[in-house]
Amino acid sequence: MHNRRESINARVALAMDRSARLTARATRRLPGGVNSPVRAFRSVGGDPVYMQRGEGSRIFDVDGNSYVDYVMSYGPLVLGHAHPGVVEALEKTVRNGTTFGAPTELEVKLAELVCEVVPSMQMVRMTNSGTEATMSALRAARGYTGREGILKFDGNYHGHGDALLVAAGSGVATLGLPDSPGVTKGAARDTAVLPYNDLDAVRAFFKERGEQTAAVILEPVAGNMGCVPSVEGYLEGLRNVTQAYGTVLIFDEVMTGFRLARGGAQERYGVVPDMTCLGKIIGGGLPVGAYGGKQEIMEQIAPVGPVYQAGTLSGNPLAMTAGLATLHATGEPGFYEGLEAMGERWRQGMYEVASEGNVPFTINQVGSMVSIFFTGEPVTDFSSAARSDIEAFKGFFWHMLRDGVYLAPSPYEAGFISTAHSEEDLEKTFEAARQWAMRASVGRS
Ligand code: KE4
Repeated sequence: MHNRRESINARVALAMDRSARLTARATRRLPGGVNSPVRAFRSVGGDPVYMQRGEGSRIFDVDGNSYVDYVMSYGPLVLGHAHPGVVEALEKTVRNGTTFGAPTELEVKLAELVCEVVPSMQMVRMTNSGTEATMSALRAARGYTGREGILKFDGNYHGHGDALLVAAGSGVATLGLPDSPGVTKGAARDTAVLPYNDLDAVRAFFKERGEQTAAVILEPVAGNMGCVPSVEGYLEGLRNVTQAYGTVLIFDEVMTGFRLARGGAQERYGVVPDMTCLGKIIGGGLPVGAYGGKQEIMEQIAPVGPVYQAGTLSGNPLAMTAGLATLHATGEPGFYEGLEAMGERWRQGMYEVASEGNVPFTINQVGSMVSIFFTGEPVTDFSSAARSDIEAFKGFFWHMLRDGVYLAPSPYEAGFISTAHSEEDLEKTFEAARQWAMRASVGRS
């Protein structure tokens, strides 16, 4: 065992060298060496491991070291990496060309499938990212209601649109504050931010500002502060109060769509929003986003209505092809039952092994979205997530990586299980976590 661990450490160290060399090159030309901040490993320290390919539940770094992958590109790969059906479909489509700047039957097929599976989406518009989807949905809601106010929730991430990069103001009804340089006070001033899972705060907010509020947007199960489910009655409460004030309720299902049920969180929890944003899974790993909802809202969108929104590669044939292949696979009998079982198995197994140590922990799991927080208290919102032990997470992250398990390099990201994950993958994960729990507990009384 000792030699084996030595050889793993040596190989991973080598990978670090190559990744470190690649980081040195990348940081000269790409801010932080990455094209999306979380990939830079800033939350856990050290250099990112550069990956070369994926296969099923496994991802392989530049030195061929394989890892059980729970990042899964932050959600799109519900079938796992390089699913044969997706690859074959793409190989076929790409021979006809990659983009035409003209409508194709492929985007009609995906629109029809999305609207069939998510009946609250009477109409849908494809975009190239989740960010575009959410920013466009907000514009549609503002155009439809003639109002300007937006309400979002702390710890929910909806992409990097200016109106959504907003931090909580000082009081319930105070205006939002820019959460990034470059976001103007003007862009932030119409966005209010409240704690997640606090229905009383929403009701108080609506008493003051309901009439000026165009939309409420939230993750029905949050995945951007780690996995944090909405509490019993929260979604229904939001539905009722937005209905009462004529405010558009937007479910950001970029992460939960086609993951927590085929019809997403709205099917799982039985709460119907006015608009839904999708992404990730519906593109099968290619760049995609989508927003949609009630026909009367979507008919505000150009060229039918006056609300402008556009995109050179929106609905592009390759993303539509990968999305169709993926969504067809999710329609197979037992698909979601299998994901549920694996998610539940992950929760039980991680609970057992983490309990062998004495580092306080909390596990949140909804279907195939999973998170372990190193805290003894329940994690129900961003402030409780932020009270977890980040140093413990860092140690856990690097231990798991060295033991061949690839977790998101941040305590505020959810883990994703795919239909390609196996019992063997889970056992490997549990054994690595058990080793960590034992080592991390030494010296803790
Ligand atoms: P994109 O613009 O990254 O495609 O989607 C933005 C977005 C919108 N809504 C939700 C609920 C999301 O989770 C996301 C993006 N998710 C992150 C994961 N935390 C993407 C990873 C990254 O930023 O690199």
